[in-house]
Formats: sequence, structure tokens, C-alpha cells
Amino acid sequence: MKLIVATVQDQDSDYVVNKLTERGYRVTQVGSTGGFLRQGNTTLLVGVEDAHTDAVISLLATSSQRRMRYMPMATGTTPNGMTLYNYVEVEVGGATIFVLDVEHFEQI
Ligand code: 2BA
Repeated sequence: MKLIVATVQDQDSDYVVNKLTERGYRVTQVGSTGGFLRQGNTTLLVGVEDAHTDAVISLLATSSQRRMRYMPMATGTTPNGMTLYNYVEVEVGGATIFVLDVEHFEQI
């Protein structure tokens, strides 16, 4: 058995969870925050039999999108002490996916 840990953008999470549950996969949705942008995202935990791993990964790939985000970055200060900002473009996945071996699984 595998545990698939997938971080997706908040905008995609409902769609992805619907697709997973429609196909009979069980999923836990956890609210998370990216360490770089400090913006909300969603981390999904999907426990599956090994044979279903590739199917879940391709479902994640087809139902989550890459998007551009704009991050304010301080570029200096004006003579009267106001901070000047520029916006830096950052491309965010898609999905960031980890596949972990599950040593033991039980439900009580
Ligand atoms: P964030 O950490 O907020 O990162 C958002 C996007 O910022 C990343 O998109 C990447 O394009 C960029 N980025 C991140 N760190 C960077 C850095 N040190 N320098 C330049 N650009 C950087 P994704 O790679 O698609 O990642 C989306 C989210 O997935 C991340 O949000 C984070 O929550 C998670 N993630 C990505 N890689 C991870 C990892 N190795 N471990 C744990 N979580 C990860």
C-alpha cells in the first residue's frame, strides 16, 4: 500500500477531491501553507493499493493546473522611508507529489 501526499492549489482542491472520490478513492484534505509564498494551499492524503498509484498520479496531473502567482519583493526605500516593492512572477504547480510506502494500515 502507498500513501500519496499531494499539495495542490486551493482553487483546484474541490475539483481534485471530487474526481478522486467519484473514482472510489479515499482522501483526506488538509489545509496547508507553502513555505515560499506563505499562501494557503491544500495537502491531500490518499491511501491506495500499489496498483492504483499511477492512476491517482495521472488523475492529479489532469485535474490540477499550473498558474502564475505574483509575490511582492522589497526593492528599496524612498527618501521619506516608504518601502518600494516589485512583483516577482512565480509559477506554481500543478501538484507536488510524494509517494510513501505504508508499513501498516488498519482502521479500528
Ligand atoms: P510554496 O513553498 O509557497 O512555493 C510556491 C512556488 O514558489 C513553487 O511552486 C515554486 O515555483 C516557487 N518556489 C518555491 N521555493 C522556491 C525557492 N526557494 N526559490 C524560488 N522559487 C521557489 P511548486 O514547486 O509548484 O510548489 C507548490 C507548493 O508545493 C509549495 O508552495 C509547497 O507548499 C509545496 N512543495 C513544493 N515542493 C515541496 C517539497 N520539496 N517539500 C514540501 N512541500 C513542497
